[in-house]
Amino acid sequence: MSKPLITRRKLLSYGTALPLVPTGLFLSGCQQQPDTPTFRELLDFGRSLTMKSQRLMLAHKPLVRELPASEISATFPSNGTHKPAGDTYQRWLDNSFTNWRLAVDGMVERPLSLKLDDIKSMPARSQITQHNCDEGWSAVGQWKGVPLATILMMAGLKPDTRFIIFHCSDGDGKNYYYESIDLFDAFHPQTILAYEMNGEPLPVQHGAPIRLRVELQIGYKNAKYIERIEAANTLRHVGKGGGGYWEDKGFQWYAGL
Ligand SMILES: Nc1nc2c(c(=O)[nH]1)N[C@H]1C(S)=C(S)[C@@H](COP(=O)(O)O)O[C@H]1N2
Ligand SMILES: [Mo]
Repeated sequence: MSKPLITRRKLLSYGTALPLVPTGLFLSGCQQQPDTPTFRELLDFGRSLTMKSQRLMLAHKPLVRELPASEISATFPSNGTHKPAGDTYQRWLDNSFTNWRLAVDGMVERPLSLKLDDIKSMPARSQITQHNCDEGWSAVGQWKGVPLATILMMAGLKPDTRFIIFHCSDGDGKNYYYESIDLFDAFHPQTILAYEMNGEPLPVQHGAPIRLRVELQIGYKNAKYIERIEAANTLRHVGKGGGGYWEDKGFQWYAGL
């Protein structure tokens, strides 16, 4: 098997190696995005590679590397929201999420409303992987959860479905956090709805009660605090139509490694 000549991660490291952008700026990418052309170009990782060529490369390496327990990071940063604001989330937290429900709806045959215990009783997958944030940091964690594919098959996707959209409980006051992925990523065996991190219930700062682990994608696609999963054939109706909170601010929709 031949190795891909160029990967997104390589592009990323070329990007960070460029002297044009002070590292500080790059590090704060998720917080604020300066609107200079150079900065935008660096964040626009996908410009030189089409999604098709990415997929061809991925065909040679369908799973990301899973690491031994010895590689788990002693500290794993929490990024973006550390705890969703508002009474609703606080009430869920006070009740250990017993009154929380995950809605699965949109273009599905059987809309679902799942309790956390329902999700925990499904066949689980555990994986130790490296999380890569486009701000330039990585950390290794162990994630346990139910394959997203299991839940999508329970709900039954309608034939026209093209995207899976994750609606989250947090936001910045103006816009709420959401993300979307294609069906290739949605049905990937390492794409899970995680409810455990490093052998413990998923901590609040990492997205309790459930967060997405979409290992083929960069940090911001890994939505935390998911409360609704929607099957759709367009992204136009959510947020500003870009397919995600960060995409609406100009980041790439396809952010795969
Ligand atoms: N709901 C929600 N999901 C989110 C974010 C967020 O602010 N809110 N931040 C994203 C970013 S930029 C990263 S790098 C990861 C961080 O996950 P962590 O806090 O577990 O490190 O979550 C992503 N998912
Ligand atoms: Mo990130």
